Amino acid sequence: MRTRLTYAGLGVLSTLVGVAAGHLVASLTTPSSSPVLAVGSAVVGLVPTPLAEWAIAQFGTHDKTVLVGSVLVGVLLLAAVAGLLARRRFAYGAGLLVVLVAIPAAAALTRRSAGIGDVLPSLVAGAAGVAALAWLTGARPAPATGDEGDAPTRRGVLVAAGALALSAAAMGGAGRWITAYRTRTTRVDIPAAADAAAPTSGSLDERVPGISPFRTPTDRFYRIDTRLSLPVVHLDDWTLTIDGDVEREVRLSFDDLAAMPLIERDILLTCVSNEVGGSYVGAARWRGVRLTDVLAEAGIGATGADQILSTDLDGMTISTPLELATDGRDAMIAIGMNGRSLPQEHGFPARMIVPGLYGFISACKWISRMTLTTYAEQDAYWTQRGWATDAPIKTSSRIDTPPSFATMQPGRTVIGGVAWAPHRGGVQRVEVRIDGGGWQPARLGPAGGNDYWRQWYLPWTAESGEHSLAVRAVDGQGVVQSPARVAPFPDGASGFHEISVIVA
Ligand SMILES: Nc1nc2c(c(=O)[nH]1)N[C@H]1C(S)=C(S)[C@@H](COP(=O)(O)O)O[C@H]1N2
Ligand SMILES: [Mo]
Repeated sequence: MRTRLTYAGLGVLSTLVGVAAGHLVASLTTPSSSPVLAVGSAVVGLVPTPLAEWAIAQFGTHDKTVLVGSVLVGVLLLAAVAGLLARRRFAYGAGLLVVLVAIPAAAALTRRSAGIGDVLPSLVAGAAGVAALAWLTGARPAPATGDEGDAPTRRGVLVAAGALALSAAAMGGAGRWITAYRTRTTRVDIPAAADAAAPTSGSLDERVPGISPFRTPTDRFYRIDTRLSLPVVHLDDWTLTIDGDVEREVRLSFDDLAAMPLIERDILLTCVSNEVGGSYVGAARWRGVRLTDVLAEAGIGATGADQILSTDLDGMTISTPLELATDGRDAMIAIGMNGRSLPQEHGFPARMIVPGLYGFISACKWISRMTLTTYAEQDAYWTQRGWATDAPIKTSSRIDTPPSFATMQPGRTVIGGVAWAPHRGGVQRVEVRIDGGGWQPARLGPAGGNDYWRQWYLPWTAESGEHSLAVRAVDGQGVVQSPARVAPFPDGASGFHEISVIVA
């Protein structure tokens, strides 16, 4: 007589076989419809804003790993229960597995762009899981009888379990590999900008060790989005539609876009979820078509719209205030980042970039549609979750070096970091306060323009003891950044970045 523990284990193994088979099928069709990812995505969409905020604060950019891990643990617990049920009666255990796969199937279907094909991975997962359970428990999964067959020998179960574990590992591994291959970054050539960015020199990258580089390397640029897997993009099929309250609906191919006059600009991008001193901020050189040129293709002369509702390849929506995006600033549909085409993580083949606005109301990645509409008529993803619709980037500054809570040697050293006041004339001045004393002017790195950040540093002779260091920035109009400590929700954090260090 086999023990409960054995049956629980058989339930878990059968479910892993199902999950792996589903993952493999999804990798060949739509990677995001893989059962665990589909449930995870549905959870992402359903969690209330405070809980999402908490998760981001706790786990940072690992929040997705934690989420997918939690879903998997939950699934495997239920799988163990299914195994226990199968010990009493095969049909009970199989029934629970079927209920389990109905969840990802339903989750995959709730996505806006979902087709019936997105359910396939869950169906395969269910079938494979039930078949594995039947084999392992020696049951015939005939619906009419549903009773246990002749109990297989111990050796037979071990062999079957070994074979299934190997095939689960192989299917899961193959699924991962195929997904990674199909969503890999492919570089395409993009024409040079007709209107290039001004050259800059004299960065503090070498002079101040530990400072954020003047230009954030693409592979170190923060990534924030609601996706658990990257989209599979076929460049030849990709189009950008402009519709809604326009004179004529238009559809542009990638080649259409790339053939328009391109501009290249240095623009800072940051996330509204960024805490004071946080790392969700980057500065890159973007190349693309002026947003107003793209909109002009559709004609928006007498539009009654007040928002551009951007939709990505999966139906995720981002709203952008029309007036701000078209007020003369260098807003663009970007197809290039730091001299190359966009990487998959940052929105290949095209995304919106609007200087001075937080990413969640401006920077739609994997953009496929821009609809001219009103806030009264249509809500975007974050708006539905209570975030602001109008959210200019707040003037901020950060101490990069020394790191918070550093223990350092007494003597001459340098305090350094970055500050930004995008579309507020850039950073005019940065000031540092040591141990609550007066604000001392820091030395500035090169001016990167109105929409970029600025490196700064202050030489410091550190004496033994514990010290507190604070920084504040002054924008191009002479306005000092707000000292008020405000949390990111709903329109961005404020307050001075202040750290403690120990000199010993
Ligand atoms: N399609 C899509 N675009 C998106 C998002 C998203 O979840 N989906 N997140 C936005 C948010 S909140 C930010 S801060 C920026 C981040 O861009 P990055 O990942 O390239 O740094 O992308 C924006 N564009
Ligand atoms: Mo964001």
